[in-house]
Amino acid sequence: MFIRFRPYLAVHMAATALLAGCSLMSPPKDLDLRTTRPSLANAYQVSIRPIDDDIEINKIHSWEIQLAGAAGEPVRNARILVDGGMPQHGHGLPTKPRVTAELAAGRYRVDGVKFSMTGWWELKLDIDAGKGRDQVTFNLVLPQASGNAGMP
Ligand SMILES: [Cu+2]
Repeated sequence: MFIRFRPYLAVHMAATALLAGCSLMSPPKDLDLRTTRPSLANAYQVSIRPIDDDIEINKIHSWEIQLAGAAGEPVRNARILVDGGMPQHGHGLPTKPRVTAELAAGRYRVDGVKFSMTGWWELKLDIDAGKGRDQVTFNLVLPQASGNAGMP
């Protein structure tokens, strides 16, 4: 008898966990939300900003990355790979954003960014340029749109 109930129980628990993960879990309180920060090994100072001010859920948009050396000098001709996801949900980005242009010295445009839900997202950059290869991770918390309580 027990064996017959187990598959149902497993499915039910998975569904409950999924719901909790996608709408109820709140981001850690001490999350570092700076949009300018040094890369992991301090090779670069990195800033990010959305090119259009509003970040709408489920809408493709673009970001600008500013890349500088320790003294603030712009870093040109970098190869930057973009990755990310939601650490609390165990999923990655819904799209594959990539750098499409160096707009000016040390300023790079990233196209194809999309966030598919509210909550805590990580945006991870893998940078390879004159000062070597280094990584940086930014935390973004996308708030629930007003008037949207989340759960139906
Ligand atoms: Cu998620």
